Amino acid sequence: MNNEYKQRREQLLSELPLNSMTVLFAGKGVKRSADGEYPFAVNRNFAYLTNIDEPEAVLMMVKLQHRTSVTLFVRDIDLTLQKWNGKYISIDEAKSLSQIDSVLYLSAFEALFVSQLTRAGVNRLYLDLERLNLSDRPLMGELFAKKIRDTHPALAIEDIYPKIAAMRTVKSEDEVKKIEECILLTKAAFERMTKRSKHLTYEYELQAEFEYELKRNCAAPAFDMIVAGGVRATVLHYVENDGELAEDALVLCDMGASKDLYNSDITRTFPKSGKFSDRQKILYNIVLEAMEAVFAKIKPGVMLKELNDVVVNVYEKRLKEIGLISDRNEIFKYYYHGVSHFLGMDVHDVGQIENMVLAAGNVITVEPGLYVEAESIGIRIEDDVLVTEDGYRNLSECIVKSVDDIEALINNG
Ligand SMILES: [Mn+2]
Repeated sequence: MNNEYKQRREQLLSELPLNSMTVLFAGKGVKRSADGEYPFAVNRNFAYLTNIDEPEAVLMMVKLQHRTSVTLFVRDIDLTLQKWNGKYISIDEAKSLSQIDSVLYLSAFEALFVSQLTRAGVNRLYLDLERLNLSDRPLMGELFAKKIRDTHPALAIEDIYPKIAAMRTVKSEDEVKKIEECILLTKAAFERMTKRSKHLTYEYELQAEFEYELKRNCAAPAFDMIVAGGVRATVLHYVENDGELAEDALVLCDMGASKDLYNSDITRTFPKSGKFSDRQKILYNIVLEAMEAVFAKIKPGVMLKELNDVVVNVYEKRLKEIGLISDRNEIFKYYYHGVSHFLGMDVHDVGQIENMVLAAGNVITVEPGLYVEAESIGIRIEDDVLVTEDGYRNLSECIVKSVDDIEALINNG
């Protein structure tokens, strides 16, 4: 398994020009208030190449004419701080996890970095310059770039992010296994929650059942869970989860587990009472039909955005049939998000939605929805799917979703 990380480094190095250096930072916890910090979340690209989940660690890879070198830096041991914050990773642990032979303390980084520029002749520096919004806080790669532009203005600085992102969209067997494990954890937590739903009154009580099961298995929620009853389910990112559940409500739960730096992302919608009304059933089965139609389309070579057209085509036919719409354009009053995104080390994983052509090894979500505010009905059903050489494999098939299976699950709880 560890060789996988080595292979990734070798593949990335093979794509880089001579006389270049790549520096990636693990990052560190962000100040929350006073001396409190938000939990540390390791930079995914750093972890993807190192298998190290440790604050302040740094990866340096140098590619020259006659040699390449890979060096990992970890925090210098501080005996006093360790008494407060626990043990730091040791050099030996870091070597064994990363399969990097050269592991040094962070205090050695600066001198070694500069010597690559002065003595080894590196003239190009690759950093992770990921940025989503203009107003986002700069990540460490960006802060480092600013510093180096000041001290070494002649050095070319480039973004390594797109190269690593392209690698990350194709999952290895080991990565798929980790996602499947997150799905199994989600299944257990979902079943615990639904089996008790009849006896619960508030959305946060369902959330507590779900999260209890994850915590019991040493996993964490992959994101802020959505538990939305009735009309609240028509708000896509409703996360307050403090509403009271009406007896006849449909409950939409968008949920996932996170473990070993991988995630699941699943949505199920079910009747609190254990029985769909006739109207709820009609709308639910239309969403399910759209979902099955998307599955049938998935294979290498298909553009991700084509999947959305499949949903719209099913909706146009069915929603006209039941008289909810009379024109195709009206669909978007009831369905206002995309049907798919990539899934992996991030829940909304790397990979462009706009121009991406599916390839074997991609893991994507399939999540059609239908939101009829006037009827207090919001439905979304979401599975996690692996693209295979000849089609797809639904990794979350094991979590029930047909009307009969959902009703049976709740009523046999
Ligand atoms: Mn999703």
